[in-house]
Amino acid sequence: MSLANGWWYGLALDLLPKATFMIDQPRFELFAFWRTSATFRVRVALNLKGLTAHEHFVNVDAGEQRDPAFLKINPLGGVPALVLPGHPPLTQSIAIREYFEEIAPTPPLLPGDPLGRARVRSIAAMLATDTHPLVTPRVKRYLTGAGFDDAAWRAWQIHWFSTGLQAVELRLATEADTGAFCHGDAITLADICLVSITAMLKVFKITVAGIPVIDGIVSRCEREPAFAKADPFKQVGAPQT
Ligand SMILES: N[C@@H](CCC(=O)N[C@@H](CS)C(=O)NCC(=O)O)C(=O)O
Repeated sequence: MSLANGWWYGLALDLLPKATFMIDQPRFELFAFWRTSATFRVRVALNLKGLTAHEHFVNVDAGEQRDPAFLKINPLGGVPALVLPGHPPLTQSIAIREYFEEIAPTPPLLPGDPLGRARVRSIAAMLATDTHPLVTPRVKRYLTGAGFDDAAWRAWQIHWFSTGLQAVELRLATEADTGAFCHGDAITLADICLVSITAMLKVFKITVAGIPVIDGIVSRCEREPAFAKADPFKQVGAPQT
């Protein structure tokens, strides 16, 4: 869709809330799976920015991420991957979100000041790069091969989810910049990464106790349409419970 389509189109844009602006975006092909934390981060960012993607289902439970055809898209064998016409695939949810930020700056998902941006990136990294990788299917596969049974894997998941979330809780509960959301009263990358982890707790039916600040922020995020629409259980391929 081109912005040169006519004055009435510009008028219609003016009448829309900013976050639902349709920018003149390339066609995005998103390789995704219903329940994954990293795909959730991309879905929320798309929704917040008013962008759209055509999803291709990669059945991670069936190991499709290790198919030679998919390894050509992401040699590390993980979703999400975003394909734009004429370009090599973009992998890594955080890099994909940054790309969205640059093509669709409104609403901003990072604060305006350097220290604020560093704090948001730091909280996001505690979740997306220090917590999430420990509980991925490839880690489960390796540990199962090394002798882990279902109970040992569940104990592992609970341990690492709890370790990450309790550390974030300590920061959120003690740092003055925490507001209705992780940083002040606007949604940022930190909130996206936080809910990308707590959404997995629901998928795996795990409870982490003693995180009241996180619980409050998560329930506020979940009331936002961009998060609600990205709920793993609402995605194609999710179990009908
Ligand atoms: N750091 C990557 C993580 C990608 C990733 O590990 N995705 C998981 C799902 S959340 C996956 O596809 N794992 C496949 C596997 O572990 O075999 C990102 O944020 O995009």
